[in-house]
Amino acid sequence: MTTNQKVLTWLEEMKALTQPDNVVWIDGSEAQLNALREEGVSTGELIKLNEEKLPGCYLHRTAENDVARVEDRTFICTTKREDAGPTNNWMAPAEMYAMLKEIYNGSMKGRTMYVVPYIMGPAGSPFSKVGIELTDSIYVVLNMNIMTRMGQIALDELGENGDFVKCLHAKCDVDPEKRYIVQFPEDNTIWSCNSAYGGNVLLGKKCFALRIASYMGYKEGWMAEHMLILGLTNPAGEKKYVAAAFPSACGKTNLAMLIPPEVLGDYKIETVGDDIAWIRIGEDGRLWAINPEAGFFGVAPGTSEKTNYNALEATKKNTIFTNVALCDDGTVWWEGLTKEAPAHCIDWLGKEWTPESGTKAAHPNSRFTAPAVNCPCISPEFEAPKGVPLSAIIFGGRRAKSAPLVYQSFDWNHGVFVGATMASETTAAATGATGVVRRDPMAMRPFCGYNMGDYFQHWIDMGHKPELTNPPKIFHVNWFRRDDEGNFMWPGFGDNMRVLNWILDRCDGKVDAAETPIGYVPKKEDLNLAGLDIDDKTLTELLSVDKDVWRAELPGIKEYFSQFGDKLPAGIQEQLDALEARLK
Ligand code: O2Y
Ligand code: MN
Repeated sequence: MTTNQKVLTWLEEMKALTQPDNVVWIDGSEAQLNALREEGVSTGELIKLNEEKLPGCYLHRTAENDVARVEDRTFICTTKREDAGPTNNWMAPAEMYAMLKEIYNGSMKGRTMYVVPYIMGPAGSPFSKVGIELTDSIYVVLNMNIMTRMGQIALDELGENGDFVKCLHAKCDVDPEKRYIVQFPEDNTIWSCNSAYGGNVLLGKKCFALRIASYMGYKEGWMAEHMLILGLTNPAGEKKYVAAAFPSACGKTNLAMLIPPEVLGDYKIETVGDDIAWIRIGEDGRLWAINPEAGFFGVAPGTSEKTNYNALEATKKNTIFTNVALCDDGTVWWEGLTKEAPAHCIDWLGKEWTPESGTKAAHPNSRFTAPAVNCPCISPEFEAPKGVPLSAIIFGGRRAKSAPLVYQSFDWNHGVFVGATMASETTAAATGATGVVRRDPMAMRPFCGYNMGDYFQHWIDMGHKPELTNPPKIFHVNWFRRDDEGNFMWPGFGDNMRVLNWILDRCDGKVDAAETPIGYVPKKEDLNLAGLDIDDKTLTELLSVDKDVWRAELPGIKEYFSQFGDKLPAGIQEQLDALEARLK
């Protein structure tokens, strides 16, 4: 399938290490994929779902101990420790390779190694990059088929001499004590072992498209970000694009697929991506973004016709479900899908389940892997090789008191500071402790493949490149502000459209704003609140900036930044000092 000598030499090396019984090149053909689906069903790795109700869909269950990304076992292995920085686990590459080789040694004996060539980004796009994943999991092959452009198309893109990201995945014994997700950014290499679950094994996603790609972007002058991308068309037919970064559990997929309230008129949201953006400076002096993925690896619980109609529609064909419940009619169910639970199903552990069981039917981190083309609001620009031009970048977090509904940064460096100080408060469901502030700069804390101090500097540098003559404006949103009784003050979901509107009006210079110590906030009259039941007091509070609350934020920010030592850019320190002065 290829004459690329770099591929063939590396493959021989990995075969000698893992010693598979067979090697199968994945060409991406339907015939080959169908054979793998059948094999997966015959071994029990996959369960075929009701062909009439969910055509082309399958269910997969992972081991009970293997249900989420494992941040404590995720490493960035650079020659120098400081190049990985204080927010990443680190080990010297030679030491890590030696340790992992013992784990991989002979791990594919009696198994088949699948050679999975794939492209992150549309074929032929100047943004796109090729990876090859060697894996002993059919589940991985079939998920990679949904999440990437996979098969011969990738080898054609690679050509005789092209470079690629070398990804090795072995299930081994799914032993959590020997589970490692390791990035070697200086070698374009990712090694993952002892997991068979999503983010740990679909190596094109977080491992490549964020950790390795963020390092590539740093070296090559572009950016890999944990951002959704959406297009918004107003009733006049004008279309603008924004990218937005939120930590987990802040509704990124929901915002990417938002349905505008009808009362606002003829607005339309189209999804370019729900998780990752690769961003470059275009010839026109703007930032342009692509979604490097081809599918959505979305969290199932809480996804319903009401909360995200478009995501749910996307799962209705050719989708792989992981760790959801299996209904008696061969369909699937998860908490929040319907008001009423099914009277009986098989839970994510494969056990009989009824509403009286007192357990969750679906794992809280159960997932759907759905092709992006299934999404009713997928953007016509989804495959555009040039990507889409960004008018605004939005950061967000879950903050009960501090951050107003929306504010705009004063300028680029201030916007970078706003991203660098991003934080979210934990929810009871996630941790048992509410209101604990977790710092998550640009939502990249688990995904930045190099020193985060250098990452902040890279952001600053990008904004000051002479060729970036028309940078996007930078905003912060908070859908989660609460009143003194603990109730959410903003309805969220479709009504977030009202905030997007204000953001784009600001980008167009159509509306004024009020200056506060943290940035520009909307004047009440500039938010379109038609049809929304919100009283004046609530609105005033939603847009208010409490200086005392913000002063109380400063020690936490300083403490967080102190870990970066002299890697903290002067440009960030200046912003911190300026904020402190404005709050006096
Ligand atoms: O738990 C996992 O393996 C998936 S985590 C994930 C999946 C899709 C999009 N984003 C995330 C994330 O953790 O940011
Ligand atoms: Mn994500």
